[in-house]
Amino acid sequence: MGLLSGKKAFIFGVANERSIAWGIAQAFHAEGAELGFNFLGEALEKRVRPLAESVGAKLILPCDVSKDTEIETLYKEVEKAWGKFDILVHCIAFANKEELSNPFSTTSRAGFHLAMDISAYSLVAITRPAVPLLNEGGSIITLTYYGSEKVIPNYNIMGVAKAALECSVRYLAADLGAKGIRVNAISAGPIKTLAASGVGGFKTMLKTAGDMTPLKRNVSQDEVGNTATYLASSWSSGVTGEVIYVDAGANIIGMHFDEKKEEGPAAPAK
Ligand code: NAD
Ligand code: 0WE
Repeated sequence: MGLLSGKKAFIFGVANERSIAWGIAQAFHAEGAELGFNFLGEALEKRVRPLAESVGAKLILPCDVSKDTEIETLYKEVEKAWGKFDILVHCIAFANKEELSNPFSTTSRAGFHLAMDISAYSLVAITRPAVPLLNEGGSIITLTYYGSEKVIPNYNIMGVAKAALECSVRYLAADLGAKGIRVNAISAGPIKTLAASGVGGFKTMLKTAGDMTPLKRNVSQDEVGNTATYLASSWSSGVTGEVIYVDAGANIIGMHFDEKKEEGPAAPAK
């Protein structure tokens, strides 16, 4: 018996085999969950469908989370196929490329709105119609990043959107707690995915991040999947409204330097 046997999980945000959502899907599948997936547009359907079918998924539905009508249609299909379900996973973010390289002070109104809509509001947008379909003991999980708390070069408007997302997790958790539904976020360290590969200097960032963590490495999609499995299962039944770090410990570090390059003790003052 797997930890998630008999549970149904709908996962938003698989783009390809490198997606964090796919790491989560594989972990859920290994623990016996039945899975459903969305895809964004026909181009990604070609990638998502074979992956979804490889874990036995039958529910593979189109959905652009900026469109309420598409979300509504998706849940009609979910209800037809499943009735109720147990686990909702949100692994979606988007900002204009320029807004992730130009100075933050030049962020446009439209760019701000877009990033907030796709990366933060979409959690509320896919939660609201899911609530009547979620079983008692249900679990909602989203993905965030440390750039919501401290300044990370170029993360810019995405940092603002992730702060809104994390705060939405707390308000949703307070709201849905009485229904027995928990809501949590995983704050993952940098991982090379499709979204990350669109970012200039990402390779350097991975190297820098890997060097400064207590574990002296980066994290994998599988490690995020394992924490998501804990959050989806009753092992975390007392946990809601939290942000859990899967970042090899990066968030605890206040300053980092290479101790091998140390100059030795400073000369005593005269
Ligand atoms: P990814 O590119 O594999 O996934 C991003 C997904 O967002 C894609 O599947 C894309 O189709 C989807 N998406 C974008 N706009 C959408 C829309 N309008 N409607 C529906 N779907 C839409 O990249 P990823 O790194 O796996 O990202 C997943 C989540 O993890 C994001 O929330 C991201 O912020 C978060 N995250 C990523 C990292 C990292 O370093 N890769 C670290 C921490 C958190
Ligand atoms: O949340 C993310 C990725 C967010 C993202 C990335 C892109 C690139 C391509 C959102 N929208 C877009 N739009 C594009 O056109 N991460 C946590 C990964 C990430 O992205 C960064 C990072 C890290 C880490 C951007 C700048 C600096 C650091």
